[in-house]
Amino acid sequence: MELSQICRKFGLNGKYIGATLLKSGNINKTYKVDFDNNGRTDSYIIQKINTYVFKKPEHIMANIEGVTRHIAAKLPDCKRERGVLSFLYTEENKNYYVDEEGGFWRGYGFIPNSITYDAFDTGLLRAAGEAFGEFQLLLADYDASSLYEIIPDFHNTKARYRVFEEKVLKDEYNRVDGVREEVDFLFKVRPIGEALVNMLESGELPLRVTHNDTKGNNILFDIDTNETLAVIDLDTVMPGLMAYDFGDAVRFAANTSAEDEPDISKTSLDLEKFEAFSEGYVGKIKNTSTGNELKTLVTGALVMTIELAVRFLDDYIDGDKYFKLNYPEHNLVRTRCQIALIKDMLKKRGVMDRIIEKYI
Ligand code: ADP
Ligand code: GN1
Ligand code: MG
Repeated sequence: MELSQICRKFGLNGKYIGATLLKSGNINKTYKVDFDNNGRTDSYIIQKINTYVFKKPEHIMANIEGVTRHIAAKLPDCKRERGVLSFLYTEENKNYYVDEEGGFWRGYGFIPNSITYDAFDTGLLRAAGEAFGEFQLLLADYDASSLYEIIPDFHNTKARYRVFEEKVLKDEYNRVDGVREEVDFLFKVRPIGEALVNMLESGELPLRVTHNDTKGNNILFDIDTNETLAVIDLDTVMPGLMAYDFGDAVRFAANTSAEDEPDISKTSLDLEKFEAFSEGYVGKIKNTSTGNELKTLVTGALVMTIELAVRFLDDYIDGDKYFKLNYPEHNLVRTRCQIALIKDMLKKRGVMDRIIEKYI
């Protein structure tokens, strides 16, 4: 079905001007659509959910409905319009629409005058740290038992390694020979990769409601002032560990390169950026966190980078079914870039720990 017709299902009126495909995400297809209403342009976000990744998309919609209402109720009136995602609804009052081919669609109001970034300076990163920390605080009293577990074992690195091991043994696409070095390295760092799950299992770390996909481009900033507006991309909000959110944000935004930089001599952990993010994040959450949570933030950065290296390589070995690709070896390039970042983080671990201590 045409995108303009999908828009009509969500009750969008006016003259359809057109759509732009927004390319920052690796999973869903996101369009900004524009309508002319008597000379005024009204914009919306329309997304096609990736149902290979999200097997029960209705569950995501229920989770996000609950979480966004919870956040909206806490925001002052002046911040509600731009501080949280708001769904579009169909005539039947549903927050999604399934087309004739089974395509699963949803819509959001476009948060006006907003922008997302893929690269960050220290000022933006401090603000990003505060925004993700604040998000955690806003959901601290959310009933976690009401949330569906959207992707079971999403950050369970022990389960991720088990699946990875099976795929390597099976080698269905005959790709393992070409990536032996990467596979060996990832098995070597397995004990670090599994550290947080072990602590969770032994009761040393508490589960919280976490975002679980804290890439910097999941924060909307004001286009003029760079003030943070809203944390978006709420598909993976589920019970998780604080260190996952901290760690994934560092993995993505404190890298001196993009997460898929082919020239890995450009990839490293930028300590100034790490410090800026830590200052923002730790400043927000330190009073409500346990000692173990604060002590494991740096491990979180390592664990999340190891997890992503495993996931990208797993997908490569498995015939590239999960992540969107821009070119055939994209997942392998992503893997190598994450491995370069892990190696650099291992060298800087002590310094990173001292930076965290400074802000506790
Ligand atoms: P993905 O899961 O594919 O990453 P996102 O939900 O993060 O999808 O959306 C992709 C991009 O679309 C975001 O990085 C942001 O630039 C833009 N976007 C998403 N929702 C909104 C919104 N409500 N208002 C403005 N921009 C948005
Ligand atoms: C995916 O949708 P996006 O691009 O924000 C992935 C994350 C990865 C990320 C790596 C549901 O996030 O887990 O960290 O790519 N989301 C899902 O870029 O798997
Ligand atoms: Mg996103």
